[in-house]
Amino acid sequence: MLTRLAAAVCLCLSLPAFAHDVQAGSLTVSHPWSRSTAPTVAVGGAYLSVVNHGKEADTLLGASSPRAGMVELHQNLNQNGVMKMRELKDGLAIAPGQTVTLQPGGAHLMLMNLAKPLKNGEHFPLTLTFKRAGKVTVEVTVDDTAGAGDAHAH
Ligand SMILES: [Cu+2]
Repeated sequence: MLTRLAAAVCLCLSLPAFAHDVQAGSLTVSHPWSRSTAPTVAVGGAYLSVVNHGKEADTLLGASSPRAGMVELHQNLNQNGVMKMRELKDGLAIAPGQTVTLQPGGAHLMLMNLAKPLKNGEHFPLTLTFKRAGKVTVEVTVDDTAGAGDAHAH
């Protein structure tokens, strides 16, 4: 665990641009971010945008991170005024030319079984799995100022 975290820190220092846009085939993944979590809460959300520049549809199937025991792809739904989450077991489709944004109150990656809370300013790697583009690792920035004012269900 320590070596993986150290490697992530090195990657972040040597490749600052890594925190922004990352190409995966005809997809561009941009602005991966998260929010700090309270010490008593073992889950957090991760958010990002994916642009499909290609001619074929792709699907975000899921993700993993050394920072979380498990990552699930979720969708928030407002059912009669009550916010509920469900797992997107078939993934999230990204049509050609489409931009899909994961954000608080909508689709998000749920970081589960956090060994320790996410801290503001922290960076951690998140590996996304796409049906066509395969796996791509992005650096998530924990930024409590990002997306301020959005309804946050976690
Ligand atoms: Cu969730």
